[in-house]
Amino acid sequence: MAQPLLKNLWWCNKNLSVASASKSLTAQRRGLWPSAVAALMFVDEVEVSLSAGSGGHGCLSFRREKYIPFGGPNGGDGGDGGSVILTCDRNVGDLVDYKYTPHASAKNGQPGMGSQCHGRNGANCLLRVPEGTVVHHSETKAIAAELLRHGESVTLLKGGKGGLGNVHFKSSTDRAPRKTIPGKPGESGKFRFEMKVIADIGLVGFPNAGKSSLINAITETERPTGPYPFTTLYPKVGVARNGERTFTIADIPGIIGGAHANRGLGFRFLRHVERCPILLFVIDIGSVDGRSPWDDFTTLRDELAHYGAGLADRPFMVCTNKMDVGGARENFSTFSAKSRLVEPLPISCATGMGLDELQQRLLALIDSQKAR
Ligand SMILES: Nc1nc2c(ncn2[C@@H]2O[C@H](COP(=O)(O)OP(=O)(O)OP(=O)(O)O)[C@@H](O)[C@H]2O)c(=O)[nH]1
Ligand SMILES: [Mg+2]
Repeated sequence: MAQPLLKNLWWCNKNLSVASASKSLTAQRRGLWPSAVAALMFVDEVEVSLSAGSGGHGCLSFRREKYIPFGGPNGGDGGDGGSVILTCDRNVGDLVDYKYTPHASAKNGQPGMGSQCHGRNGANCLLRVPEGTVVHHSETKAIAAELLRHGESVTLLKGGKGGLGNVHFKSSTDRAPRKTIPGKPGESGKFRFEMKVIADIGLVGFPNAGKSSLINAITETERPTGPYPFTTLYPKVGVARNGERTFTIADIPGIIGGAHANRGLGFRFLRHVERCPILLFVIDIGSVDGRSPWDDFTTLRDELAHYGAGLADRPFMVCTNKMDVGGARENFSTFSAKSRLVEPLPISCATGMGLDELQQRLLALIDSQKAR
């Protein structure tokens, strides 16, 4: 009973990246399915407001000491403001942290002091983001930074330079300068963080086609599966191992006809296969949900074309899942006859049929793409 309830919750919020915290809290209180609660918390797009620290002002001060007349200027420089630095961390799963704390700022530099003391530099603001994060300027939409791999780091906003104290301005003609330079303000701005999963292979298919079952069968990942649509509500990458070799494969929520017009979960999740150089169409050849497998394939191709980003022109493979179901063989013959340009591979996640060959073909395709 819990799952349909949560699905409704998700559908109500399908235009948002995540349902409100209060809703997921309610779900938790009701003791609902924990992975569904996790799905509600998955955030792959956020708006954040960031600011670097300002530089500390230079100090105006003179040495005043007994028996030392005309001690001269001794105002120190201000410290530099801290910068906003983004670091890519594979242990960060999504952008949910920024959904609830969308403001961050680095510390200001301290002002300079007498006796030529330099103000302390402001501490940097370190933000950890998941692999595959793209940072856009909110206003111009221009890309400010891309953090693809673990350990990559980028200074998004620079802190302001500290100002100069009056000690810098003494000269033969001005022995007691009263001039100082104020600290510079730090950079600031509004940004949109967008996370796009990175994998060698991206799965595309109707809900219930068996995408998650395929991931479960060939990788170590454990994805929820179920005989109803939209079991998967957020993307996940698994690592498949075939002999000595490995490749990554991304599972995303199902796409249905009219997804571009926001039917189902819409097609915003296709962003998570944008970074996959190869797509794998998973077709339910058993027609378990009563649809024609060939229509499913053409509909998915149409949705990719609607989405754009070159997805429709991307190299792909087709696997026809659920070959163990009655009527699948006839459907496969019809499908193969229609798809003259593509050679579909019959598989069954339930029996393991064709899974080894599928992995080998995918590895060969990955190699041929890398060789280009
Ligand atoms: N008979 C049979 N059933 C399968 C096979 N593969 C998957 N299933 C079943 O099909 C149903 C849907 O599988 P999922 O892996 O959840 O499908 P999905 O494409 O991830 O679905 P969404 O997450 O809703 O998009 C589950 O009940 C699976 O047990 C198969 O090869 N044969
Ligand atoms: Mg799934």
